[in-house]
Amino acid sequence: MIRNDWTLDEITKIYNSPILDLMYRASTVHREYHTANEVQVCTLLSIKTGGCPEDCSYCPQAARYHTDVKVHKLLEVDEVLTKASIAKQNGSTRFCMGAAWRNVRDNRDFDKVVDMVKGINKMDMEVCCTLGMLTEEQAQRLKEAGLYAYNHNLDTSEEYYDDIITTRTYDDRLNTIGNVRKAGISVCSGGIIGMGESDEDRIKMLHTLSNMDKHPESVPVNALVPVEGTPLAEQPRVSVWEMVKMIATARILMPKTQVRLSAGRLKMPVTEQALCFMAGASSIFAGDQLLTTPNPDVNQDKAMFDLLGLTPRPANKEVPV
Ligand code: SAM
Ligand code: DTB
Ligand code: SF4
Repeated sequence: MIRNDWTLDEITKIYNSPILDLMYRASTVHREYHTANEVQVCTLLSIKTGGCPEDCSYCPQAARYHTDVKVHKLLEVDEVLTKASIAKQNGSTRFCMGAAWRNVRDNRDFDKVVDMVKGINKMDMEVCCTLGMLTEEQAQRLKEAGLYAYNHNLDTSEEYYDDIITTRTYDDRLNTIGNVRKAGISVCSGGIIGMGESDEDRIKMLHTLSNMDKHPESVPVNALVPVEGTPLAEQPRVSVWEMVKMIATARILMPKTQVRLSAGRLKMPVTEQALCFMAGASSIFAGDQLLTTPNPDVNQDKAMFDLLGLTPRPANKEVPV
């Protein structure tokens, strides 16, 4: 049964249950709602890099921090379509384009993104974008172009949000997610762990996500990739048990959702990633680059799929209602 009325107390109990019980329960839910051993492979591409006016403390693309990221204007449509077709050949069934924008503006760049969406949609992949804040009309335009999903993360709890980002509010975030939902686009929204937040913050974020009228179809769980020059550069790496707890709790609360083992895989041996799949993760990002930071290369992941007996999941073109 899908529930949208989880209490903080219930979520806290699940999150704090003994890890083997938690994994067993999550695995059971996972196998009830998903095909066992199937993991979706997705590819990310940064279509506009760096120079972002926001102050997200984790982000190497914020203009105000001095990182090694090189600013790059919006890529050309052809170049993006070529990258998407390579991703498809490598087994990806979802292609996500990220832009370091605070919000979408109705200009020529947006026209180009709309053309990218149209082109990738024709390739029979799930096409996803993450472009910052969106109005209802912009969401509608993307929908008409064939956008399948939109990524807009809550990142953390409402309470901890101000410690991480000051240039926009939690309500701004929820508002964009609402606009995406209204346009009939599939919602992708999750967060980052390892930013100095407490367990309570993680639980509160899961509470917000799992109490939405409709659960996000996709919830990425990112481990912070600490980047030199950002305020969070010195944060210690999160342990695999913290990833497992987040993934398993998300899986139990939102049984149908794709829970994505997102940033942070480069530092995780296959044994650790296997624990995350056991806990209910049903997707990864493949390719040697996430948006700006490194990720395991395609061959390493192919070897992992062979070793663990995983199969890549086909694209889902079913539109949420
Ligand atoms: N600018 C848009 C926005 O913020 O929504 C889209 C791109 S932004 C880079 C997408 C997501 O990447 C962020 O919401 C954050 O969750 C994740 N992210 C960025 N930097 C990260 C890092 N160093 N480690 C882990 N996740 C990160
Ligand atoms: C998400 O939650 N994780 C992906 C995707 N959504 C866009 C991005 C991770 C970015 C990690 C830092 C970087 O490579 O710049
Ligand atoms: Fe900009 Fe997005 Fe990075 Fe924040 S996370 S600084 S909005 S690119």
